[in-house]
Amino acid sequence: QKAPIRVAVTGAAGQIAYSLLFRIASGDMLGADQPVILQLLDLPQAQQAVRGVIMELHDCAFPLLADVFATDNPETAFQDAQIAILVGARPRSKGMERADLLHANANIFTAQGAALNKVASRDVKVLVVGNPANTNAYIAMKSAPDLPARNFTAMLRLDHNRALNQIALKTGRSLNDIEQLCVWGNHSPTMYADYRFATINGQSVPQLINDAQWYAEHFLPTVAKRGVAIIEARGLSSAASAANAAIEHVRDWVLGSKGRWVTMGVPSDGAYGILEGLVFGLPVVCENGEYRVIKDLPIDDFSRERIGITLKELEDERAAVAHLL
Ligand code: NAX
Repeated sequence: QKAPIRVAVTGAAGQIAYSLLFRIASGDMLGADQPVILQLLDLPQAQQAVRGVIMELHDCAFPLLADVFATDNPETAFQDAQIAILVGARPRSKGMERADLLHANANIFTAQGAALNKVASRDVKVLVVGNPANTNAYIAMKSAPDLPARNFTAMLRLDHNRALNQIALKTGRSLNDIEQLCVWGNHSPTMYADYRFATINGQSVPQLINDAQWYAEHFLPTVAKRGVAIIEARGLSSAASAANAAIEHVRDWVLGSKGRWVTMGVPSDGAYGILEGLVFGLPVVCENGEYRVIKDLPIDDFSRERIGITLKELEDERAAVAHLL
């Protein structure tokens, strides 16, 4: 049997974790033959709730769950972690300004980045889900100077999957056949879901759909505002779909995306004029435990404008926290 992989998950008492942890333990993320140890982090006041989650994990009798423990100490949670999924974050409370939200989260992610730097496995793969996800990932990366920067990523996979779903609905084709889709930029309403390169069984998606109005007036806003639509319908934010996206992000990163483009928020190397280091949604292919950014895609005027908007938002977020790093 394989040695267990240590997976740290923060925000373990929250609603995303309530889907995520069970799917990790059942083998959905790392494979049906890969045992896992779950190392759960949440705030002191959430420890009782996490104990309940652990009882339920035990009661699933998952053969792959080698161990599970909870703590409120990041250094305990991240000890030797090979995968760290950072879900816990400070939500916006009533009357909180955007700058206050960025600061509150900056404090969390500088501390967690420093803890990862100190105790995690040197090749830990980090996925930040907690919002503002891109900037939180950037902060954690900057706070972990001894770890490779490329090991810090942010989740745009939910946006990617939402875009896949809209295209499948519009074309009536199977979602599985859609290739070469990507979402550029920030996990926020400024994100740019780009289907210019997408194909279905080799046919160009823009040509198949041939409806510029649908693209601009339905597709882009539906993908961008899907999170709000779910809150309005459910009274709670997306959880199971967010957990699913996290599973797919890590699964593809570790096990490979089999040639398929997926979207990951990754530190920019300066390609496409994106400031180096900013954690930006980009098309990637994963192989051998690494991701590779798809380079040299043509950027037309419309795309340049849309990428510019989401880039500007991320540059502003970075500027707002720069003094804390
Ligand atoms: P919940 O409020 O249900 O759970 C959050 C949990 O995090 C709570 O148990 C809380 O005690 C814990 N927490 C807070 N600060 C912590 C800290 N410093 N260390 C450890 N744990 C801490 O939120 P949930 O619905 O699970 O969402 C979690 C985060 O995901 C939010 O920031 C949310 O905005 C973000 N999302 C990101 C998405 C993405 O695509 N990147 C989509 C879904 C989701 O909106």
